[in-house]
Amino acid sequence: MTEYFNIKKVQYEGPNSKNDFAFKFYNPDQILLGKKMKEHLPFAMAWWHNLCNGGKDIFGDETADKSFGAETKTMEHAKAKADAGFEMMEKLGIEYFCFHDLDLVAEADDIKETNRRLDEISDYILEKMKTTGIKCLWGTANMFNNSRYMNGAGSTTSADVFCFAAAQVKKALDLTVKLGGKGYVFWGGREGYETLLNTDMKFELDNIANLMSMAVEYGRKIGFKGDFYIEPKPKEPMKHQYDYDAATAIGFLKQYGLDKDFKLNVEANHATLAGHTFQHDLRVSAMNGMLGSIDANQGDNLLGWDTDQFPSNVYDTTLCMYEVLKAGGITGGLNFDAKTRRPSYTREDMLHAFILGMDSFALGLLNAAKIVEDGRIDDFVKERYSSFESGIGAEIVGKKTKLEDLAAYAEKLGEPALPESGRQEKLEAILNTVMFG
Ligand code: XUL
Ligand code: CO
Repeated sequence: MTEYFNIKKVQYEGPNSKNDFAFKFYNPDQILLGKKMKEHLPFAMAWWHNLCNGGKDIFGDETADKSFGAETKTMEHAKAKADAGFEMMEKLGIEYFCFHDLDLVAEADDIKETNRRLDEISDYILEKMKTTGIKCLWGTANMFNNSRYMNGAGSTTSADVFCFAAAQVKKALDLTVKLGGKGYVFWGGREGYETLLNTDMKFELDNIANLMSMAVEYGRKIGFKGDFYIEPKPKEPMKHQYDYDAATAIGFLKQYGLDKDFKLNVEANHATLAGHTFQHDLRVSAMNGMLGSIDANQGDNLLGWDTDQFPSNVYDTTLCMYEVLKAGGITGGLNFDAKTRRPSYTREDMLHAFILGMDSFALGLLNAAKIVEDGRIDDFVKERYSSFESGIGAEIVGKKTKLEDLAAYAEKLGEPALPESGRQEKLEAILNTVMFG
């Protein structure tokens, strides 16, 4: 079989290694807080960025050759992509992958032929999964590229397009179950609007929820036991996307009674586009018991779009893993929804990118475990609210008070003392000491 990546399996060599094709921090079998590093960090490869995307942007053509030696849009190409993907995952020690239906095969003019191609490629992938032990993290349907989806899928203005979307979701669920996927993602690619002059927002939201409810009903019927995920994003491609951020998506799920079957797939770059930190959207999801999976990437502070970069910012990976540890882990995984920069167009660049991302998350995990063990930050937060642990505070928390009781208490007390200092700078210094000390 053709070898696409001309290296041996990438090994852990430690921080002093100068080998570009070795991990400096990711040591899969190292035990931390009672679990192997690779169990804390269930990394996944995104089929689309690695095996499909050649770096095309609105100003220019592809720079990277993703033909993998086959004629594009053929089944040979689909299989060559799978071969290259599995070889790369094996060499990197990545145990999961994520896919859109149309990452796997070229779409045909007739949906029946597209589905036949999907059956053929999923048989092929299943064989490779059996021989390598690599697993499927989640599947999804691409309902945003084709021009029929100009107004979205669930949010479309056309009942026929809505049915086509339903057909794609049905098939993508079949594939996810066939490949044993842990989750099924709805990223609202074009589920949003440009102007309310032509949009019935309430109608579109009702329809999106309806599509999701039918997906849950069908998925459970065919034996899908995993989680459905919404992946929030505030904008791009639409000016205003409905699943703006974690809080909005959770509100939507609760409103339509979908919260028992759905969790969130939180993407770093989407959270920052929404004007939040990555940590914020992770916390919002976790505190609602809905932190399911993570799209591990990063954006660029100076750019207002989804740059989907491999993570290198160790503060962010640290605070991400801190949230994950505090949540008791995730049932999903860490999917590198990330691509190399357009001028980094070689296969070596793909490997460097994964090594960077995996090492950044390993550092994040090591730091997060130290923050938890150090305990000063958690203790500070607990202490900060300690006035609610006894006396009138405990009565408030215990819901034993009425507004009149509190007013009488306040009048008797007079002007309260200022709350204790928030000590942000001290805590930031502790974070630095824990990370670099
Ligand atoms: C787009 C994005 C998608 C989803 C899956 O911004 O993140 O790739 O992860 O559709
Ligand atoms: Co994503």
